[in-house]
Amino acid sequence: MLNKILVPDIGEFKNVEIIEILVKKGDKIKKNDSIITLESDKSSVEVPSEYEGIVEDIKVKIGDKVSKDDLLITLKSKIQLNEKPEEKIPTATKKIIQEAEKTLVLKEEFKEPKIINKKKESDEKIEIVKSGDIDPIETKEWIESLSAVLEKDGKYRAQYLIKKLIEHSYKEGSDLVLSRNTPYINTITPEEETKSPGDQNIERKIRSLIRWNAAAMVVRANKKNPELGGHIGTFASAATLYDVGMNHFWRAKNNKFGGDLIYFQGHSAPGMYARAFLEGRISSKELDKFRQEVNFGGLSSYPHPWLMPKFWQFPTVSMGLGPIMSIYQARFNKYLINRGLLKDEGRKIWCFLGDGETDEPESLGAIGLAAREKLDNLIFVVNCNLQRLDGPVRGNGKIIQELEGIFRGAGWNVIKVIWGSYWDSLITKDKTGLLIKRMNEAVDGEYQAFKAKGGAYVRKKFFGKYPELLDLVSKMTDRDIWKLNRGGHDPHKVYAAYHSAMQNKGTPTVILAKTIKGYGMGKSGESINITHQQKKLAEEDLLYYRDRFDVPLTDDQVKNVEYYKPPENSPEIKYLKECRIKLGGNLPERSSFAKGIKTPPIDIFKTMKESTGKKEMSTTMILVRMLTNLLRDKNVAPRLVPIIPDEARTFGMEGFFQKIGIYAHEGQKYEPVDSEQLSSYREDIKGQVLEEGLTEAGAMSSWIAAGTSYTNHDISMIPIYLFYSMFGFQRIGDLAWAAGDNQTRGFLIGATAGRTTLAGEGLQHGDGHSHILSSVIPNCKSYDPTFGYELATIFREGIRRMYEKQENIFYYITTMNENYPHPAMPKDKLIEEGILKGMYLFKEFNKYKKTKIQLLGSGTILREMVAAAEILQKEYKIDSNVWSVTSFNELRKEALEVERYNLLHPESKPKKTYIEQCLSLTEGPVVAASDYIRLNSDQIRPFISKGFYSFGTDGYGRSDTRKNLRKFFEVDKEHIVTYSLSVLAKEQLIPSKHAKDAIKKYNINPEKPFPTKL
Ligand SMILES: Cc1ncc(C[n+]2csc(CCOP(=O)(O)OP(=O)(O)O)c2C)c(N)n1
Ligand SMILES: [Mg+2]
Repeated sequence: MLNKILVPDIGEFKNVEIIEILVKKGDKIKKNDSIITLESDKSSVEVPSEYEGIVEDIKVKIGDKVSKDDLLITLKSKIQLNEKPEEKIPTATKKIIQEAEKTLVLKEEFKEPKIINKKKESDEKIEIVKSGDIDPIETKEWIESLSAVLEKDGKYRAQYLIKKLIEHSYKEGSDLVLSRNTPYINTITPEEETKSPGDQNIERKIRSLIRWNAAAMVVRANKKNPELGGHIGTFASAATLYDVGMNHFWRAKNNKFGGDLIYFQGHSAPGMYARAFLEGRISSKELDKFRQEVNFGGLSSYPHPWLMPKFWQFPTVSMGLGPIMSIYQARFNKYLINRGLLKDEGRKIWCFLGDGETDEPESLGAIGLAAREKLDNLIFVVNCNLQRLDGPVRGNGKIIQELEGIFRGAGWNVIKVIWGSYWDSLITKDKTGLLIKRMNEAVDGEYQAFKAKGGAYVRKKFFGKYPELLDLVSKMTDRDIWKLNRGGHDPHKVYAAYHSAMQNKGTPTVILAKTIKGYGMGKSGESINITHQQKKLAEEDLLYYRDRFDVPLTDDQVKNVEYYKPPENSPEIKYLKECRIKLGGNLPERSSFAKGIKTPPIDIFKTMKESTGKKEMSTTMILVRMLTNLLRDKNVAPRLVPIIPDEARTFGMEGFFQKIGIYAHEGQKYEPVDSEQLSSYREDIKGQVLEEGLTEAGAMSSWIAAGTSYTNHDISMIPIYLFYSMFGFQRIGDLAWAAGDNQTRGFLIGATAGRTTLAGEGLQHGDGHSHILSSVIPNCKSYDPTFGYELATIFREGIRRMYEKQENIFYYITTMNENYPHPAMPKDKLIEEGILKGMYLFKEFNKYKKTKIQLLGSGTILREMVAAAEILQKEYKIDSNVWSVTSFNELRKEALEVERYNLLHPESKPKKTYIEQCLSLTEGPVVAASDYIRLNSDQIRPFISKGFYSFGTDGYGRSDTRKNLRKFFEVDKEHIVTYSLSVLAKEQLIPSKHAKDAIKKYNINPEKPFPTKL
């Protein structure tokens, strides 16, 4: 049977060019193998074969223009043309859908094993408070019915009935919104709590020692030098939350298991050091180097992998970044599993955050994604100490209730851990319902004061509101009342919550743990507004702290703020170590056993290095072509992670939808509206593209997760995140800084870049400074290439350095949407080195050998420079060298190092900067320009010993044509000619009349205000 392969539906495009033919006559091809690459003026896309067979004839050639239904090849094959095409949904996806559907049904049918309330409460227990109740007897009947259901059929049945009642009331016309909140009590009832298998006595002792040493290291550092700072209050509030995790839940990475990933709250770092000290991983000498990192071996103030690369895994101290990064980390784990690159070992991602921190938009901004993607590998623990830095998080409200509503609304499993075990019997004893009512009523400002002001105060202000509650505690002393503990300080409650979170399936979990800021710090810092910054403890408070936690130190030792570590064979140290051995090793610990990725062969980049002839292309398109080629390299292809925040079509990447699919954890449950088209929107559980939707912070967090996969999963991935360059560093600068700290490896592509190049979009889109922003990140290498071969050279080197040599750097490359022809890569061997170092001689104009000027241009403005050089030669007999500057940033970094070396070696022969090597033997002054603000090219000014003049796009961008914009910002060829003539006149190399004439000729208004003022 002879089958014809025609051009499929390619959307609105007609007459698109064939740029590659990927098969030969006689080739045996499989269904879906790519046969031809088509390229419109916006994107390139591969056409797959619909059939399996042997290529009989190729009916087209490279350069042909084709449209829908044109014949491409004929194929000898066994399959009939009219055979029913295979169903579009891949089998794996279908299976997942079926399984998901099955579990849905199961969940509905699932009945909670009956929990018989052992102490069945009498009628009084459910007597409700009368206020607002118009018919208490009716209410009582309803409640009794519900109690009966709870007792007989369990809570799921009760919940089901309530749900039905609510639905029914809506149907009948009620539009009252029912609360997403549960009462202000623990989610897990005492009867449902799973008990900790640990030895509570020993665990308390260990925790006390960790508390002590954590506080001591801060106090000691500040005794030495008060400017060092540090925090005691945060960890003091969270010690139990960490301890229970460390002793019982968090599994380390080892050769059998990938390890849980823990995002520690930044300000609790001293607690992690203090535990590592007891474990013998950190010495007392090192503890004494807390916040003194300049000389080797210091301990970072907060989690910083860059500074402690064998210890910290995640930088978290910039509030909000830990939470969002952990969500995308959990999602990336599932992505790797679904793509078959990682074993599913049930690993968990835990993220600790402060309650104040939840105000950061990044903290809560992605919780919807976590629920949508069913990230049951993710557990948030919010340390609700009710305080932030200046005062209460919600003085007049209740942060726990607020967060409960938000997380539950988003679809999370919420576990509230509010009250400690001492409250259990009180809650049981309360027959009036008033205790829970009072708990619900009191606001956080009051709860904070209760813990700062003692038992008598709590009796009066909390219980005192209702006589029945005063009765309830009448037999308790003030001390007993003071001992009524909060859930987050009760290891039993915390254990039960963690255990429950570990079992949860299908949704992420948040644990809202109520704690006390500065727990144990006494008058100098417990639950008071200044707690956060308290880094000193008065002598009496240190003694109090010692006594409160029974730390075996003498008064003198306390006054000297000595550390305490029991002997190695003590029960405490043995217990602590055994716990970690059981859990597979130490935490936190950072390591990488990832294998390198072989740099793809030169020929993958061959087409990028050839001339495009007359064909005009943008560098963004060339990049997409290059990625398409890279997907044919077997080493690189599976590791590529293209990340796009809803801009694939802008960048011409829609061809990737069909080719590698969009990652979707449930596959594709619908037939896409454009299913007939070649670039149809294809979601797949094995999809490779991360189509993030409109979230730059989310996309950046995905990029970080993928770019640190080499350490977190021991598999190197190559994330390539493409974005509008203006919405890059400016928008997610803090995440980019954290990415550097995290030693992320990957490519950031600032596409459609340049203030005059992205013409119509205007002020908020026109980027003229992203290279300045990227330049401040020490391990980020930025490039602004003009031509395809420059881009290919930089990209290949990036892969070589980051993945073959495994260097901890990342690349920021700008690509543009302006179409122009690209020349072939010059044969000179030094070109490649020049491209990578930041500049090379692109073209020499040497006709008249009289007056010369050096023109340095970058990105699209290099082309204005070339055009200006032609005019200068033709009309003014002025020669020039045109230099392509691929990176002013790289030039500056190298020059700074050389200059420093020379200054510190005054008697040695000075080394030459690369800029000097390029320019020192050339003639004439230097004119430099880019599509970025002058600061970009000004970066090299100090290293040039000739007249240096820089031009750029300072000021707000605006919408217009490229030509008008370049004229406005004075970076068009006419301005470059004019300024060059003026510069040469200033340097007394030519008379000034040429510049004057040019100003007139090109209609330049010398009185026009500087663009920054317009
Ligand atoms: C982005 C950012 N803004 C401000 C700070 C300064 N800061 C550090 S901690 C803190 C208060 C934190 O309060 P909370 O999140 O409740 O933590 P906790 O009470 O547990 O210390 C502030 C404002 C920061 N670290 N990061
Ligand atoms: Mg707080």
